[in-house]
Amino acid sequence: MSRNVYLPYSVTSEKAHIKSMEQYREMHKKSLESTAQFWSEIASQFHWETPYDVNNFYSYNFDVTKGPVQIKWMEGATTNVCYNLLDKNVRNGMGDKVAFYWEGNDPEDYSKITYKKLLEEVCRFSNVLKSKGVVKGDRVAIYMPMVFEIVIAILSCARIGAVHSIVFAGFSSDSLAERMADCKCKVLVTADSVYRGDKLLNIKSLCDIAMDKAKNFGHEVPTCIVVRHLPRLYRSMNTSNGTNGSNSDIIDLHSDVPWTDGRDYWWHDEMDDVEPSCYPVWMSAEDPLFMLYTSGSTGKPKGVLHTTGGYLLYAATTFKYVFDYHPGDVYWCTADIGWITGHSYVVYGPLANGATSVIFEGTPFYPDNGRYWSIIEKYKVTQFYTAPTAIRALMKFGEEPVKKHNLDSLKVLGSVGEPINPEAWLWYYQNIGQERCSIADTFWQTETGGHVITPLPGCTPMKPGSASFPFFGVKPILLDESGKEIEGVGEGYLVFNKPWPGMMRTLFGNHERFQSVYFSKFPGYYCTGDGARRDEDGYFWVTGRVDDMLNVSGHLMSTAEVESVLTEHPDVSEAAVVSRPHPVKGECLYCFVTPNHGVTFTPKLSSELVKKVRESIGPFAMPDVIQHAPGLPKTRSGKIMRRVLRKVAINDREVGDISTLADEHIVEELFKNRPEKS
Ligand code: 6R9
Repeated sequence: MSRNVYLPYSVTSEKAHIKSMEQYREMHKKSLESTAQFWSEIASQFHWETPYDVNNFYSYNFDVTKGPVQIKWMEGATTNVCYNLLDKNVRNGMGDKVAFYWEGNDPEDYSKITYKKLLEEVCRFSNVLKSKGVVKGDRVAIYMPMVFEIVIAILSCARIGAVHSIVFAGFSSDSLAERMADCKCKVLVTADSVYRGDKLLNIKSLCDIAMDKAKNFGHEVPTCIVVRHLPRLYRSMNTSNGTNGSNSDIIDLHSDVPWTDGRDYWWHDEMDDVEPSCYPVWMSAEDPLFMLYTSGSTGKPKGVLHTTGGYLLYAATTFKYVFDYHPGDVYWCTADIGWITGHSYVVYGPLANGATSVIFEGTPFYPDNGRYWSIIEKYKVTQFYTAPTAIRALMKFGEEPVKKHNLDSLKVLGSVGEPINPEAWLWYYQNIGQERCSIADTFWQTETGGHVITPLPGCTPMKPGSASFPFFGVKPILLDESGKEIEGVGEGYLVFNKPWPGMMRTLFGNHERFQSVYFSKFPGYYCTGDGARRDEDGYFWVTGRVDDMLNVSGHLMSTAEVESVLTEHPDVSEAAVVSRPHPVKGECLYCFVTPNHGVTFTPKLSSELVKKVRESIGPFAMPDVIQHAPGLPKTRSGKIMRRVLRKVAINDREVGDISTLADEHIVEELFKNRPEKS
């Protein structure tokens, strides 16, 4: 792995919020030693209808042996998150500021919405929800493309105290049905259809199937509100007041949407009949704000629950410091709002800071492979936040598509979702960041609510592939197999023994499971399920899920480590490594390798790769198998489904549920491509 250290963009700039490692260390120390004071100073920037008590700011128990696990921040105080994101900014004179630019799948479809207009639309939709009987504490399921209405729906829930439960609009009808039945949603908000690239997806038809299936799980969804998205011609709607058009601009090209009278309602019809103002419901700081399902290693998805006060503080603070946000910046996070990254860093964090962001509906490859770079140029994006899987996919096309665009506006580049291999990091740094931007490799989880380990631009010297140091209020701990804390240099389970404000509070309707999944392995500690290494400079290197760890001849190593060596080869685009049982070594390495565009997989390439791993990590790490993979089995959020690869490695066709894969056919291809017959 590269040991080079790169200096951040604004080492010489006076503007960065955190200007030096000394300042970072001082603030980090304060956040751990005077936790209540640290966060209450931040809380004072928000509106509290009932004030918080600095002397009773937070409490927690992480030790299952001492009673139920509980985490509370500012209990008793009341506020409203939507009020803090919209009303407060409008009152502070930012009403005419653009909250979001919207860039459609088709480059000719674009629009924008101001803070004032967003507030008005949110008030209207809050009234719509109320008219459907939604009250504080009710769940509202959202299954929508990346359009303004998804933000409006989210914030309307927050305004009236309803708990939103977003299901990424790439999940199957089965997954949607299961999640709607689990949270017993009172309303489902969706859209008719959406284009992704040149593919038309009929979302509403899929919702109908899901609502039918939910009945089998014992839940009937009473109301479904549908945005008529497809027929809108946004081009003609770029009105100067920053809206995405009035209903008269909607041309009905799509009259065949499946419909159930009495249950289904058009968004625009409902919005016509309601008042543009709605008083917010004051919520206790520990009242639920939203839930979001994340996959469990076994059984049903887990409904991670986040609450009001702490999440607001944490999303706002991480956004400000990790992206070094300043007024006037234009920020773009490519994540779908259906994932936690979209919740915290498309919606809540940016709006809490009064930021202007881009929302992009399409894909990086449509109409061509330079789409991301053209959007950065078009909106003069200053902070760009994406995933390593996207970076690696775009690297395949080389520098030509990048060079066609002016990326001079960029200051900070973010990465999230998986460990970023140094090869991709360097490409991102050199070609997108032009060696002057900071890279924030942000480690966090649905459960953590916001970034927990990350470099800070203008402050942290960067090591490619390392998420570096903890954010304020966070103290990472490494444990060995016996639960003993590892001091100094070492590798182990990544855990935490105290909460930060944005941490999840429970799993919806299942506190037992919450305790057993996260707090039972090592009593007293929250277990991330990831492994990490601390190097001699104190940098953290997240090595991947603990179940991705391998033990070859007694040597502990992570799949990510081997993968990054493989992807350093100039002919390799992507690699995934799994362990396979081995009679002598215990486990051995089985590597799946996707060559670059136009490169043929040959025995020569295979032996070069074996040699490279052997040389980079050590003879014990020598792969037993290098298999050509035309593609990797990835979930729609871009995560490699390693359990499928483990099955391919042992030629076991019982692969289990692969419905969340972006492309299920790849699995058959991989079995066909096995280099061995057994
Ligand atoms: C935000 C998000 C969480 C898991 C997490 C870890 C992996 C995310 C990472 C990273 C290394 C990073 N992960 N960011 N690993 N470096 N910068 O992705 O949430 O979907 O819940 O996934 O993703 O394994 O435990 P979520």
